Amino acid sequence: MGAAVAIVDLDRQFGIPGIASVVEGNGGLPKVRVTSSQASGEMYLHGGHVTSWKPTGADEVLFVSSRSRWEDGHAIRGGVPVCFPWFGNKRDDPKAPAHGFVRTKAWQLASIVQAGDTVTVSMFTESGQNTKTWWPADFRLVHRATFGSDLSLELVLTNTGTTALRFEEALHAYLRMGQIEKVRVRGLDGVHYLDKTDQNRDKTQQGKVVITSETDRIYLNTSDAVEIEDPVSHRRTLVAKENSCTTVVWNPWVQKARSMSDLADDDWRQMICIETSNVADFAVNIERGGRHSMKATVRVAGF
Ligand code: TA6
Repeated sequence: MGAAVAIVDLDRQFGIPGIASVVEGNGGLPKVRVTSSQASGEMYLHGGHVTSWKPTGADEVLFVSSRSRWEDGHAIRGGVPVCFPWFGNKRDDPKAPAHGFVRTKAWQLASIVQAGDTVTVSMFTESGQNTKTWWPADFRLVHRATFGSDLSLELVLTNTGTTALRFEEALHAYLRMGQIEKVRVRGLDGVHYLDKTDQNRDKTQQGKVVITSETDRIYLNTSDAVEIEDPVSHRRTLVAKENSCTTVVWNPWVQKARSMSDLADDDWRQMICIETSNVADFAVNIERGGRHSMKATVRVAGF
C-alpha cells in the first residue's frame, strides 16, 4: 500500500473532523495533527514522536530543528524523542543506536480520543525480530499524548514476555527558549547529578541551574517538578512528572551544536532539553506480565 493511501486510510479510521486528522508530514511521514479550543499539536508515527504543542494564546513550546532529518533510521531532532530501552550509548554494544531503537522506527496509531477540550493520541510499538537483534525482550510500548492547556505525556511499558526486564526510558523533551544564557532552571537545588561533560563525576546542584557551557547532567533520585524561567520569551515552563526518578538537563552549547549536522549552528541558544526519565542506577525492573507507566506534564505561564 502506498504511503499516501495508508495516510488516507488512517485518517478515515481515526480522524475526528475539525479536531484531529492524519496527514502527510515532513519527509512524507504520517503525522496526527490536533486542533482543539485549548491547543494545537502534532505527533508523528515515526518514533511515536510529539513534535508540536501550542496552547491557545501562547507560542509553540517545543523546539524542532530546521535541519532535522525525517526518515526511517534517523531520530527527529527536537520535539520529544522517546528513548527506550536504553539511554545514551548501549553499554555492551557501541554499534547500537544511541537512546535505543524505538525513536527511529515507525509506530502504529492505536486511537485518537477527544474528551471535552483535550485530545489524546495513543501510539504503540512492539517487540519483533527487528528489535531482538538489539534486545531479546518481548514488550509493548505505548506513548499517550494529551494535547490541552497542558501537554501530558505517558509512556507505558508492558512486559509481554516470560522473564523479568530491566530498561531505561526518557521523554527527551526539547523546549524552545528565547536565549539560553538568560535561562534559569529551578527545582534541582541540592540534588546529586552525574556530569557527563566531566567524566560522569557525581556533583551536587547549588541553587538554580544556569547554562554557561555544554551542559549534560543526569539528576538522580528526584521526583520533583522543574520550572524553566525564560525572561527573553517572558515565559515560565513547568515540567512535572510521575514515576520518574531522574531528570536529564542538556544543552549542546557552541561546539557540540556545530558538530551536529541536524542542528543549525545557533540553534543551541533557542533550546534546552528537560528529560523526564528513569536511567542509570534508576533503570526500571519489571516482572513478567508487569506494566510500568511514566508521566510528564508540561505547562507554560507568563513571566
Ligand atoms: O540527553 C542528553 C544526551 O544524552 C546528550 O549526551 C546528547 O547526546 C543528546 O542526548 C542528544 O543525543 P542524540 O542521540 O539525539 O544526538
